[in-house]
Amino acid sequence: MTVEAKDGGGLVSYCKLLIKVSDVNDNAPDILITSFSYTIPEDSPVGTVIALVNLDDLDSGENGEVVGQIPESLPFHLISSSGNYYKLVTSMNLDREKTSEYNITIKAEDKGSPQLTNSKTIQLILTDVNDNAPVFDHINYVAYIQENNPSGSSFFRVHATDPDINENGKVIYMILTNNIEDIPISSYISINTVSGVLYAQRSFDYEKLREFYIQVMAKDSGSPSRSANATVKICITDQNDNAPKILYPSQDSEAASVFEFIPHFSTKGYLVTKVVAVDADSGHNAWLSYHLLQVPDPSFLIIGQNTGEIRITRDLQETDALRQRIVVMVKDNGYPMLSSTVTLNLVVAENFQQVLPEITNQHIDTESPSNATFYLVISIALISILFIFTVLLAVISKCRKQSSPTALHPLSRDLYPQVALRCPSVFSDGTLPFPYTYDVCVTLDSRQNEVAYLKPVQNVPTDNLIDTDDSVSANNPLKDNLISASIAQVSFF
Ligand SMILES: [Ca+2]
Ligand SMILES: [Ca+2]
Ligand SMILES: [Ca+2]
Ligand SMILES: [Ca+2]
Repeated sequence: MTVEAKDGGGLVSYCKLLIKVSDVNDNAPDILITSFSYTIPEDSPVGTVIALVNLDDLDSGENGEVVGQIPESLPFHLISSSGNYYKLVTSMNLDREKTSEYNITIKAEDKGSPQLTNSKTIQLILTDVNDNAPVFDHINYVAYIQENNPSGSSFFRVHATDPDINENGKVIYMILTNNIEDIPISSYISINTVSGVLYAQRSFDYEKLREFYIQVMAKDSGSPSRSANATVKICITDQNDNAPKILYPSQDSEAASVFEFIPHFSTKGYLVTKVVAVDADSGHNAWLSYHLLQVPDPSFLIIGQNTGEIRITRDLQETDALRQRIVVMVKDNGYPMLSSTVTLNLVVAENFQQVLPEITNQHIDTESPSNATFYLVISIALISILFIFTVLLAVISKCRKQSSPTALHPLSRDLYPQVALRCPSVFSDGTLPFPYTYDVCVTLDSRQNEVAYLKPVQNVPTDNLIDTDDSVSANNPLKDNLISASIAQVSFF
């Protein structure tokens, strides 16, 4: 600027005036984001540029010198590149599963006095990468299922978590084990692929299979997917589904043949026998106790509840019964309780030979009545047929001998006509010798209805018999009338 000075006389002088305006820090820095990635993958390497930042300040000098910074706690650096330009870069590995997004506040301050600052916050979101495999709650599971379970019932659940999101964190379950005892696992166990619930595919039997292991896998749906394995020990628990099985005395043999001997002069405490039983179940379900269920003289015998030993409680006396039939019950301690019984015959004797006849008789006696009846009926039927056949043969034989039926004399009640048909030789050659062959007597008197005798024939009054002999038959022409009128009853001895 030129300054003119002029006096009254008209003289003028000039000078140049230079005015210097000194800066005052009246402008805050300006933050300009020139390039910014709103999202970056969580697995971005260290040094990845997130943004380019221009820090500007209108002031000059120190008032215009700008320094940018970000909070030190963040995993980023603001690096000065050139002039007022800065790069915002990652300073360490990021993990979306820990911090999924960041609000980065960039602060710019000049060096003026008073110092002016400015700040701008940018939001950075980390995108997910499938960097986590599913993790089971336990590496080793123990699952219990009671035997006799309904097929298809659920009994356990495995669970795995995956901290990733979306498909990367979507877990499906599967069973890796192929076979159990050469049987496909699918016939034992199945798994809900979404929920991890285990289902029994069959009704288990604790007595056949008590435990088995399966490998389960949890797999996410990321690409590539990640997976983890766990072991499930499946324990079948026992149910009281087996009654005690008595091994001794054997229940296979007939009850009548189970004899236990008590020698004469046995003293108190003598071990008569020991009932032995087993139970296929386990624990309380197989905890057996022995009891005398039926015993004629309860004061005579005692059974060890745990041992099954049957002992006499006092010295054997002459008044004691020589034979006693007792029933022993073996029961388990399960719920519901199951039991078995066995019958024993106690015999006061030294050995088997002493009671052998008695036992044999008992066997005969114990044959079922129905069998005896059956044999009796068969015997009667056979003898009746034999009798009728014999009579028919006799009559036919006589018919041939007779010229005319009218030659027959009328039947006289006083005569007590009896027919003794001696069997033809073909019939006499039976199992009985001749004097004991079946002789047939026929009577018209119902009071004398014995017809057949198993007696020596020489004692039979042959006069009153119809013989097969022709001469006899000619004198006693009874023929058809006899057949129809005479057969009253057949008895045999
Ligand atoms: Ca992830
Ligand atoms: Ca994952
Ligand atoms: Ca059982
Ligand atoms: Ca049992």
